[in-house]
Amino acid sequence: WPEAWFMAEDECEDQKKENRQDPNKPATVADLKSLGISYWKMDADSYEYPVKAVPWDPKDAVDPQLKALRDDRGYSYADIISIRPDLLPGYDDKVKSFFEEHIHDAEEIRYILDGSGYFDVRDKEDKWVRIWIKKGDLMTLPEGIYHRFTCDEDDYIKAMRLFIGQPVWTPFNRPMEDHPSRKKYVASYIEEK
Ligand code: KMT
Ligand code: NI
Repeated sequence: WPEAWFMAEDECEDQKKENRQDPNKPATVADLKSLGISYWKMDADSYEYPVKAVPWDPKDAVDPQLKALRDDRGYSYADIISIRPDLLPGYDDKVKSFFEEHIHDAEEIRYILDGSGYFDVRDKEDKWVRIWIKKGDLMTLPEGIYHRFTCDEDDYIKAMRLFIGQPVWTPFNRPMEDHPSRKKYVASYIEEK
């Protein structure tokens, strides 16, 4: 599992910095699982995933572990994005918009093929937990969880985005308490606690 920690309380001045509490307050694997997050450690070194092949068809999967995940979970779409100042037009604005707190009406699945970045998720007490995701990490965020993404100070991540059915990446920015996906998440993971 990736390293995770509770973020410093004051709203972060620089989103790309670690923004840890002092002393550091780690978030455990159990903490992350209790929010509905799943994780797989993948072999990102032995297979080629060209960014040009967009969308990449999960039927083309060669990696047996990725094939098994695809079949178990029914992933039928994938694309690959590189987020780096020289590769992504409008890099600064895009990284700012990924960092707006939002939900989706579907699971968010990310397989990190190279580089690293931060996914921040809200815990049951509405505190930010920062998850430092790196090459070889495949993580899913459940439908309806409040979250945001930013590059770290290395300014580079290459990720495969997987989806069941036709991809819809629409972010619904907070507040979204009446959204069915949010209600479902609250009922399953927050009221449950
Ligand atoms: C997201 O969900 O914010 C993104 O798609 C960002 C890139 S995936 C590492
Ligand atoms: Ni998102």
